[in-house]
Amino acid sequence: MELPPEVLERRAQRAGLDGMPSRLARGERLTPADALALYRSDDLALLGLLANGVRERLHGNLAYYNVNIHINYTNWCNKFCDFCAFQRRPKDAGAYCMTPEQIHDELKQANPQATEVHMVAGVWPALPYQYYLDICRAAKAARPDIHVKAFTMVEVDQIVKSAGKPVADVLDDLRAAGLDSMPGGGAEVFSERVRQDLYPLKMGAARWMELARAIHRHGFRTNCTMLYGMTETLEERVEHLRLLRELQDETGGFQTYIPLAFHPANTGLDHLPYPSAPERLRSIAVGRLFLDNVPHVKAYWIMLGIPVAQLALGMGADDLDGTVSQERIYHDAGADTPQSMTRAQLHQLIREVGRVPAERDTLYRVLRRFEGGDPLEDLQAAAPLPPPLRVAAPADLPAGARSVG
Ligand code: V47
Repeated sequence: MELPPEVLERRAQRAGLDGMPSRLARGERLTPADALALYRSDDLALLGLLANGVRERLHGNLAYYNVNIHINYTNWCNKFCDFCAFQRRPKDAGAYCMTPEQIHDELKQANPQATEVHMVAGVWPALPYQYYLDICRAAKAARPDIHVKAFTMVEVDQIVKSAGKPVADVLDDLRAAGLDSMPGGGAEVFSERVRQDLYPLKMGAARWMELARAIHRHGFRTNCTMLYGMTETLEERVEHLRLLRELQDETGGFQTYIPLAFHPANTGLDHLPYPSAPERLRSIAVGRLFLDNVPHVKAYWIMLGIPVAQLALGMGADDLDGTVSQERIYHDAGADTPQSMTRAQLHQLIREVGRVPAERDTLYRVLRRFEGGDPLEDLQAAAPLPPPLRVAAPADLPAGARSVG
């Protein structure tokens, strides 16, 4: 049911969002001050309503997902970010680095319906350039048709350093090895204050933007993210969104925005709370309203929790991410969501909130809409996935990485 514009306006006025419904209806761009007012407003239902208007104008009743496989190929990392529970030094208990062969074998055994492999990991400078090319080649050798979405900007930065070549040449090599697109991630929150305090060894906003710009100009699509719920202020969140929007105006290379809710367990910030459900929903809605030039907003169910991800589909989000498999970064940090979901389960979650499931590929081309019931083949896809392969301990490193330790 649509609320009459004057009712909406009166409510917006009470919520400190004076004039915003009519400005949005006219397609006007929100200002950073508007975004701050949205973050500060406690009328979550109104935020949801406004964001849903934009979401439905762009995507109607469809809720996208894909069939994907996650491979966190190594947890070796030298960035030591306070927010991360995943990182290890190679000799630490639980440290691993997958060989290209293991990645190949894991993909051979993985869900045959998967259209994407999502590979992100820690960074360890002693891993040779060749290793990154080899893992892309291994993925494509196992599954020639699969879309390889890999490497956050932080990983790309390290790959470029290891290569000792210009960024453009590295991107050519990665593409030739099988890389198709890149995820969001690594941006954290673009505040120099927060970076100095919590992740001083990680690149700052300027380098992140420089790499994203170069990557988009090279013809790759990427996603964009914001990690929220640490010690950043609302103003810093808005500034982060402003920088993303500005870059998107320039390149158009971002496909989807994924607000990442901070999971504190087993991190250096475990005294902080996990953002509340209203806070997680507000982040989705503000993202949808402010980033008017980014086509999609993803409610990453692994990280948001299933009920909040479902509700987010009515408050600005149009995508749930995918079936996933063996995600480690969030589960190490206390996420209590399952390791994976079947297509049948995703369809059910989407239908429970009155949306129509639409399977997409990584570039958001719709492969199938499921307007009615699911055909038999989808129920077959609900079979449990095989267990993950064992991953390498520091002692049995990949051939290309054997020199490190
Ligand atoms: O950059 C790490 C975040 C990111 C924690 O593009 C944490 O489709 C919360 O980028 N609590 C990596 N967040 C994951 C990522 C991603 C995930 C899903 C989909 C896509 C996509 C990209 O995860 C990191 C960091 O910002 N992160 N630790 C934590 N404790």
